[in-house]
Amino acid sequence: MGQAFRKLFDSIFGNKEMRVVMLGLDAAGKTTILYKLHIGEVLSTVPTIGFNVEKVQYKNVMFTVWDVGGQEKLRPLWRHYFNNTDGLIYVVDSLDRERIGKAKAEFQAIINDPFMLNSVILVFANKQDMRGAMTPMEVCEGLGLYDLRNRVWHIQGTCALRGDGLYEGLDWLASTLKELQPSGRATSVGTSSS
Ligand SMILES: Nc1nc2c(ncn2[C@@H]2O[C@H](COP(=O)(O)OP(=O)(O)OP(=O)(O)O)[C@@H](O)[C@H]2O)c(=O)[nH]1
Ligand SMILES: [Mg+2]
Repeated sequence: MGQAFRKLFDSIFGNKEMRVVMLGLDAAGKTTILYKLHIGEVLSTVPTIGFNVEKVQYKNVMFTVWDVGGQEKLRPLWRHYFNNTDGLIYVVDSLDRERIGKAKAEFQAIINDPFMLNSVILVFANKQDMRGAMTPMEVCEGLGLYDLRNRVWHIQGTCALRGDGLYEGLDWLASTLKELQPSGRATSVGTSSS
């Protein structure tokens, strides 16, 4: 576990296990993010069949990231992972303007699932290193984040290959979930950073 990841856990919570599910269309960069966070170097990735799960324990806290394959035929399986989820990380390929509509449709279906109504939402506008990539603001508009009511969300520009923005996003997630415990959920507005 990387030093920065350790520090992040230091900054977290009570003694509740925190469950985070990471989703996004295929090739958005989810597995790359997972590996980058865990071991600090990018391994070559192949399209995920089923899912990877990373569980990291720090003191009495378990931070669980589910990386569910994003291919079309696997998408109906996503909702099996929603139960008891505290946070959603939704990863978008910012270069993929053609499929932003598709990314939006999947995103809206996920966040409106009854199991997900209480989850806080972190969006990674990934592949910011690529020329022509949508800005986090454009991704925000593309997903319809501004129209959300009574949801806690944050968008973060990232480059998973270099690791840029990943810890900033997770810091937001950690501090937001900490703030929401134990009194339940806030009805807050969204924020963005790149
Ligand atoms: N340029 C660039 N490429 C990236 C970035 N993040 C991921 N990639 C590349 O995008 C491709 C897909 O990445 P994956 O991490 O396998 O995507 P995934 O979301 O796990 O895809 P599925 O498992 O099919 O759902 C790989 O070739 C990665 O190297 C990034 O920030 N910038
Ligand atoms: Mg994958």
